Amino acid sequence: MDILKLISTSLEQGEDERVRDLVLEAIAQEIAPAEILNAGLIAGMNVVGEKFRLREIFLPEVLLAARAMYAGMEPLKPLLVQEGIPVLGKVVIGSVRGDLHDIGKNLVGIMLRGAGFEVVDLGTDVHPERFVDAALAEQAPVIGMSALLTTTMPAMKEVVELIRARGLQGRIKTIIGGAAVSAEYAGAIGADAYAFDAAKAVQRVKEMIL
Ligand code: B1M
Repeated sequence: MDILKLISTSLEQGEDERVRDLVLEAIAQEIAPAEILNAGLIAGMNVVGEKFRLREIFLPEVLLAARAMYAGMEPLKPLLVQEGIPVLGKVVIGSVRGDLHDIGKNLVGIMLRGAGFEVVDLGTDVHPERFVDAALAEQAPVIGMSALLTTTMPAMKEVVELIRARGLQGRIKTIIGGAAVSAEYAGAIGADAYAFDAAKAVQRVKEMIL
């Protein structure tokens, strides 16, 4: 079987050590890191999501898959983040209030760092005020928010409204992403940008502040 397919199926089965070994093997075969990530790890996670939706698998299996995803991301990280590049600007990121999903948000952080941005990662379940307070304290011109649940999306709107209420529009810009949201939703809540994936997030942040 193709090594990327093997990574994807091993991730589906939650075999963390095997996923890490296969990723190392793929790196040794000089497969591009972005391809290992997209066609291997993320492809496997998409299958997991679909099976979970159809109730073919349950939460424990999803947790094991997430653990395997992290095991596979570990050796890829240094390849996605090039060292020694000048800092382009600061971005505060986090998963919004109530949302504990962090794999996509962490990927966005990795890619932003790789592109030369300084990233202040507030983690998961981040309260709207914390986003704005952190952006002010860190003098970061961009807040990046991730939401994977339809129930947590409204917290993004609260952050945008808080920025307006404190008279900070123009000074702090917002970018949103995650499986629950879309460009339409970004427009509807007045966010400055939407990105479908981590690579697009880097592009959008560059467009916003450079
Ligand atoms: Co959950 N979960 N989960 N889950 N989970 C989803 C999101 C779900 C779609 C699964 C499904 O039903 N098919 C569903 C949401 C349904 C909905 O709201 N419409 C769901 C649910 C229901 C739940 C629980 C409620 C389950 C329960 O308890 N009954 C629960 C909620 C917990 C909470 O947050 N309060 C829950 C829990 C979990 C786990 C803890 C088991 C685990 C998370 C582990 C972790 O993150 N450490 C988990 C997982 C793994 C998933 C799925 C299977 C995979 C998510 C993932 O990591 N994908 C997911 C199914 C799916 O999304 N298809 C699902 C890989 C990752 C690389 O993609 O995060 O989308 P993603 O990031 C992408 C882009 O979206 C984008 O870039 C990344 C790619 O480059 N992106 C951004 C992300 N953030 C961005 C920010 C940006 C720009 C781009 O700018 C700032």
